Amino acid sequence: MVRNIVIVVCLAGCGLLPGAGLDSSATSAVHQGLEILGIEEQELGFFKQWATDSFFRLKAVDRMLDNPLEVAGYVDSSAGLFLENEHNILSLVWLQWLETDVKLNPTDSVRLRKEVLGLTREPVQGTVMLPVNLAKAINTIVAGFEVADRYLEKAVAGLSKKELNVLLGEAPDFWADEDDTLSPTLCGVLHREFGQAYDTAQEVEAETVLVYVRKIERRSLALSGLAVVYAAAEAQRLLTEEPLMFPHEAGTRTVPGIEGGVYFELETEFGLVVVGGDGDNTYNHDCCIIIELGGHDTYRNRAGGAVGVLNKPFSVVIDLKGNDLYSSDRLFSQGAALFGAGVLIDLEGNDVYRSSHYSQGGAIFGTGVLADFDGRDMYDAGFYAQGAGHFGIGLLVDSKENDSYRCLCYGQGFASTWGYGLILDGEGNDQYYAGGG
Ligand SMILES: [Ca+2]
Ligand SMILES: [Ca+2]
Ligand SMILES: [Ca+2]
Ligand SMILES: [Ca+2]
Repeated sequence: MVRNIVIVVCLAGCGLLPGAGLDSSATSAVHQGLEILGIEEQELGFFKQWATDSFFRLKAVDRMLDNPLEVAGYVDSSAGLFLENEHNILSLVWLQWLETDVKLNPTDSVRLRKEVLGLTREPVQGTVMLPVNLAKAINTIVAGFEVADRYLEKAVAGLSKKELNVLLGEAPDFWADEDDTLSPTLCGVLHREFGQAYDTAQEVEAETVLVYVRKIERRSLALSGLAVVYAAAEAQRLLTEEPLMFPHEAGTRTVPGIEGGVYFELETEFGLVVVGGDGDNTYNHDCCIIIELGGHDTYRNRAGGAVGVLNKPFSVVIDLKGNDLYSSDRLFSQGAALFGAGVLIDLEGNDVYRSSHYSQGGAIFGTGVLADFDGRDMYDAGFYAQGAGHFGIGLLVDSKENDSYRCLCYGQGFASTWGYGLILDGEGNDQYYAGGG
């Protein structure tokens, strides 16, 4: 098999040092070109930082503007580091947040772990009847949500209710095509979905949005997302550590909004927790946690997509087996979030992912992760998807086989202000297409 490593890194920040970069013949060609033009290498870093307000400009951008020949080395070292951590979504997301100049240190990692594990000592009601590791997995994710909720509250504490509401109302329209006069505005679309009022007649200038955004405490926003990603990764480890044994008759419960037998369901403050049975299930309603033990399942809900404040801020799906179909027309689905964190982990099977905008590892003011660890998969999404970050982190990681990726635009490794979008595919002959309808 031809090994074809594709990594697309699009960023607005870094702390990585340049790696190998240009080889000797490329470097010599650049120097010959510079000689013909009569300029020195140092002159490439001529003063380009004309914008007087540098509040949002990240260190990496400053460095690359000063030393443009370091760009290739930066991309090489980023690619190497991400590929080394391909199976560790916590490390990947950690690195992404670091690159956006959020101050995180190793003690944060230890503390976050302690905070989540400390809360798991109090098992979530009803989980004591479950196989030990499954109960632990659920308790860990719920504890992760509790920790994440505290940080999320801190992150937005500086915003008034009105300001937060404006950001929630305007965010769905951030990446809509403003030249497309036929498409209705996406402003306030999530308010409508969740039955809340939003004044779409008000004119909100980009400058106003940026004034509000400055009030978000980004370190807390990052820790909120990291708590959820840590809990999801830990749950994945627990669920795959040993086979989960159930009494044969257990998977026969029925739950409204879910087709097929279910092993366990529980309503919590964060939403519905469900453990899907071995058979084929169809999920029509959003859940905060779905652990899917088997079967070729169909997800018509957000599947690890979260919309905070207006609805539930956190969502995790872990699907252990089967060839699954993820199909949603809702914004922020399949490992995506707005003011929160959404994680979708699929461990086996040839899966199909179809989604609308802001999806498949995409986030605004939050953390969105889609991780598929096996199989020939097909990804199809609207705009702003497949590793897209804006005021947040988007990650799509797929580690095996030949896959195909298709999205409208602003995707497949895309970022804007204070964001980091990463698509990481370490194996196979893959197809990428972005653009058009
Ligand atoms: Ca199932
Ligand atoms: Ca499945
Ligand atoms: Ca798969
Ligand atoms: Ca794959």
